[in-house]
Amino acid sequence: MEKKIILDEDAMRRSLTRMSHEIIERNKGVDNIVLVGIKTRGEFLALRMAALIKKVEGVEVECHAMNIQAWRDDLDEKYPLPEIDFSVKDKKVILVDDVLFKGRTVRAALEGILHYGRAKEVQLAVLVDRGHRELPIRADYVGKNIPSSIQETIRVKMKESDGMDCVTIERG
Ligand code: 3GP
Ligand code: 5GP
Ligand code: MG
Repeated sequence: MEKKIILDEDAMRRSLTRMSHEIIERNKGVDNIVLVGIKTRGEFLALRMAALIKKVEGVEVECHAMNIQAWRDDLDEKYPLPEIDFSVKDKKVILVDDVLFKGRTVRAALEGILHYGRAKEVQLAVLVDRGHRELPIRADYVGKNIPSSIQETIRVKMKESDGMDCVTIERG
């Protein structure tokens, strides 16, 4: 099996730093912004970006985690609706995920977000965009575009869950 490192720890930190700056620039600050990380690793990425934004702007941006399984259209198993434990009413939501692939997870997240109130706007930040979309969905902030073949696997490791930070692509 051929394995290639796409982002190491430093590259991942730099990508997240750039994305945080892009979020601040595009939104002219972080007023009214809420970061919503799609579990599991999207939550860790959102928390890291919140910390980076704090460093630059000196503001604690609201940050939450969301479990989107209940709204997936490609699972036979039925998941109960999660507890609606925060509100996005009139907020600018930045959805955060590790890998954007077919776009079905983000579609489910958009459906889910409706249960958390009527957001003013929703933007999307992903660490990796690997292509192969099946829906008209694109990210506003991308750590790295990785053109991949459908047979390849992209592995995202994060200190919070895997003890290290890196993104690899595996073939075969
Ligand atoms: P995550 O919860 O951190 O997002 O989709 C469930 C988990 O499986 C994801 O973790 C993701 O990182 C991992 N995963 C690895 N390869 C794939 C893949 O090809 N497709 C999907 N859907 N998930 C993958
Ligand atoms: P999509 O719904 O866009 O096909 O897939 C997005 C979700 O599935 C992300 O939350 C991501 O965690 C997971 N995923 C899909 N493909 C991959 C992949 O190649 N590698 C990793 N690590 N996760 C993936
Ligand atoms: Mg994910």
